[in-house]
Amino acid sequence: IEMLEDLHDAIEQDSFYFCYQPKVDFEGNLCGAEALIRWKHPVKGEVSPVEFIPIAEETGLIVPLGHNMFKKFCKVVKQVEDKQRGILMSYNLSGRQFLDPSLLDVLMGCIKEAGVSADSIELEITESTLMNDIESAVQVLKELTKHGFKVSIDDFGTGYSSLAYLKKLPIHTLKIDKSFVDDLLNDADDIAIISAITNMANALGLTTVAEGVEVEQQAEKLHELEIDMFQGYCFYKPLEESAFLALLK
Ligand code: G
Ligand code: G
Ligand code: MN
Ligand code: NA
Repeated sequence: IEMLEDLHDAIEQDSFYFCYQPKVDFEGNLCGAEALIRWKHPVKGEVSPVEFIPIAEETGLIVPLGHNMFKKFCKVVKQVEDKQRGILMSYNLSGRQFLDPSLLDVLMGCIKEAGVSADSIELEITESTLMNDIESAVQVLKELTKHGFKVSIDDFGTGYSSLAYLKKLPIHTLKIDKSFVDDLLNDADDIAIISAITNMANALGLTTVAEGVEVEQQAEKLHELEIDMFQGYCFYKPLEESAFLALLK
């Protein structure tokens, strides 16, 4: 309850901002970045999105909050587009946002206002959100991709993807969950799972990203397993906006 009141106040006072965590190829070249929301609470300090996103989601506050944050995100996308071509900027959509009937209008309104292209934007949607209502998901994804947005399945491997549907979904990227990366160097099962995912992704023409890459040996093994892109503390932690923009050529 306390958290809920705080959330209302914070939305009114606009106390949220984004950090940006880069994604790189095996050579370490910058390919893109994911916006990760941050909240600096006046008393508690930094509150993790793991704590407040679920509450915002349950109460529906995520919809106005998401709208406001997507506007901020687009202003950064504009600066990225102006500085360096070919950088893909990722934005997380929760279940409630994904199924909100006004989603497409909101996204289109924001990109027009900022003067950015939908091609520069990737929407990260968790596997469980997509598989929760697959028929609706297919319809929403068709609309989003028709307008040029790219789509990544976040936390891939932790939900229950219907493999038959993966073929039908208009998606671009599979983002392999950190849990498969964590123990990769000690667990042959994780290697087998990642290998199966990259084989399938290659066959379906999808890009693969591994998240939570913390050490170089993990990156080397993942590269061997034909993962295309890497995200994790081994390369970059989530960066303040200005530090991220300073990476651009
Ligand atoms: O950066 P961090 O590890 O604290 O993020 C924790 C979780 O919060 C991640 O799973 C991430 O997907 C989610 N998250 C971060 N930013 C956003 C956001 O802007 N919108 C939504 N819906 N989820 C986010
Ligand atoms: O949206 P998603 O669930 O992919 O969010 C990724 C989360 O993981 C973010 O909260 C981010 O801060 C965190 N993260 C990113 N890289 C690493 C890493 O290398 N190690 C750990 N432990 N967490 C990471
Ligand atoms: Mn994500
Ligand atoms: Na994830």
